Amino acid sequence: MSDNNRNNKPVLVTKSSMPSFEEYSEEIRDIWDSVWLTNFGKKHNKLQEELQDYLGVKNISLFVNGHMSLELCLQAMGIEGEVITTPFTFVSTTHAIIRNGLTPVFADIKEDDYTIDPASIESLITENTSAIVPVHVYGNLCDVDAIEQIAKKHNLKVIYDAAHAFGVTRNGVGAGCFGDASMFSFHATKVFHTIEGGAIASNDDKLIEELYRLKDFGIRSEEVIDGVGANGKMNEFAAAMGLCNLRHVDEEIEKRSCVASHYRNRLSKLRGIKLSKIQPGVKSNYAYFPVVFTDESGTSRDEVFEALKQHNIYSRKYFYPLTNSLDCFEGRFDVNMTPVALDVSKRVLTIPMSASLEADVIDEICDVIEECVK
Ligand code: T4K
Repeated sequence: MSDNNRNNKPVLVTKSSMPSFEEYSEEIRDIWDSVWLTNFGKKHNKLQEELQDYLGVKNISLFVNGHMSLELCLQAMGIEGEVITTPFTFVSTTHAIIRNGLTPVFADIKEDDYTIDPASIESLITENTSAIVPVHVYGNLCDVDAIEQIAKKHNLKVIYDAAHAFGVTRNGVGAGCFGDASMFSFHATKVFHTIEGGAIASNDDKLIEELYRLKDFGIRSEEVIDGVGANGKMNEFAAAMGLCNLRHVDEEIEKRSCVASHYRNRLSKLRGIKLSKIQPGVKSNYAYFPVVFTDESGTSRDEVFEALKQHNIYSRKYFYPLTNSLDCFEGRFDVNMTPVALDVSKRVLTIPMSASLEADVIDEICDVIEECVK
């Protein structure tokens, strides 16, 4: 017999939130009537409108996933040469840059919220730089004002990877309102999801028009194909999942906020443990809960990772390794150029976070961490 209430069932780093089976069944019923399954159907169009409202942005362009949104957005904007970005991210950000034939130039991150450090951007700008791709990591917002100033001064485009920032606001302004464009991921593991999915938010009508063509093979009309595009469209079943999940997303964020507070109450007392900075004016979505183990903790990230595993609890090392040290880029980049990111990537553990995480499981996770720190 197990000695915990979960009967020793595995606890994973996150758990997708789902609408009830009945709610989703009801939402997809008219897809059977219309037999319209994809290619800009009614659900797609409705979700697009509802997301524009929810995120407070002028335009939303929906995609099959977050990665394709970012990759095609960089292409649509005609970005060339060098792009300043962060290595402390999911591999998708860097791959989207490289797959466009661009050169990523890695800036360091801030120690307190793990977003790109504006102070390290300016010295990396050359005559070949055309854009900055910062990442709102874990639901923390980048220093959008400083980034805007640098971008204006040097005439650079800013495309935010906002994969982790759905519903995040700063002084009431949504994450999708900053920069020239922002990419959201609606992957199953995200605060708001469409199973797989993604979007670009932008005020730029021309960019949205270009994205529309790029995600549909460059088709302008039945007989006119005047661009070389890909297929990046969101289908009706994904959009239906989005319509359901959007009804519950505020509740989802509220529950995550309670989980985060519980973790903070328990973990902030522990020696040598650093929690992410609470950013003034920012309403987070609590997408991830990162814990950094400093030398004073008397333990290491890897030791805690293993100890949790012994209890059938699976945390993740998001984001280790840094994307500038991946095998596929061997010898191409120098990780020592981003020392803070390198240090954080070796010390950070994202512990389980989901709306359905129960108080006794949170306590169990904290007990294991406390035991390691002792
Ligand atoms: N930029 C950033 C900063 C990103 O974090 C991401 C995606 C992107 C861009 C690209 O966006 P997308 O193209 O993916 O829309 C996961 C996700 O696949 C990925 O979307 C996410 N970031 C990344 C941080 O995490 P893995 O390989 O770690 O996921 P996986 O399959 O190990 O799942 C993690 C846990 O989630 C599982 O242990 C259990 C839970 N889970 C997973 C799935 C697939 C569920 O509860 N349900 C599910 O269906 O990459």
